[in-house]
Amino acid sequence: MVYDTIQSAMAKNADHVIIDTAGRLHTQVNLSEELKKMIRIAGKAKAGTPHRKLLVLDGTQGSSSINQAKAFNEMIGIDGIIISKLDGTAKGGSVFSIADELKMPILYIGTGEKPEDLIPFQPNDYIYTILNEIFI
Ligand SMILES: Nc1nc2c(ncn2[C@@H]2O[C@H](COP(=O)(O)OP(=O)(O)OP(=O)(O)O)[C@@H](O)[C@H]2O)c(=O)[nH]1
Ligand SMILES: [Mg+2]
Repeated sequence: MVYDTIQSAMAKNADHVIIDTAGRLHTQVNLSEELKKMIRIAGKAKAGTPHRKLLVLDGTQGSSSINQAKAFNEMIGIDGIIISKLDGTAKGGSVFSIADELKMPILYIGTGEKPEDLIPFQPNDYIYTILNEIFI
């Protein structure tokens, strides 16, 4: 599927290809091998791809997702992070420890279930929102 998708995208002159994998834990050996295979196959379909490997972390998991992110980073090299479900969680502060420990950019955050709720991560706006919730 990865190979065909990239071939088809090139034939149609698409600007971007997003390959969304099924969810997995780093402890699942078969699924981890599958991830590495997908990356190899992408490189065969078009040299130099994938250009970016993004990891989506569930914000309700708090800082426990840090180990998961570290393991995936060692396995395949992660370029950036998306943190989902930051709405309705008291663990929004985990964003700080994730950014601090992983030294990886947080690119987008999920703040709800609609497509437009996936928003670019703006550190200043985020801190402002958290402080507002605490003090106002
Ligand atoms: N409230 C809220 N719900 C979210 C957010 N992101 C995802 N969800 C919901 O969580 C559920 C699972 O989302 P998916 O996008 O299917 O999660 P996934 O990680 O791709 O799951 P798999 O592909 O099955 O591993 C859906 O009901 C989403 O609507 C978010 O930022 N906020
Ligand atoms: Mg999914």
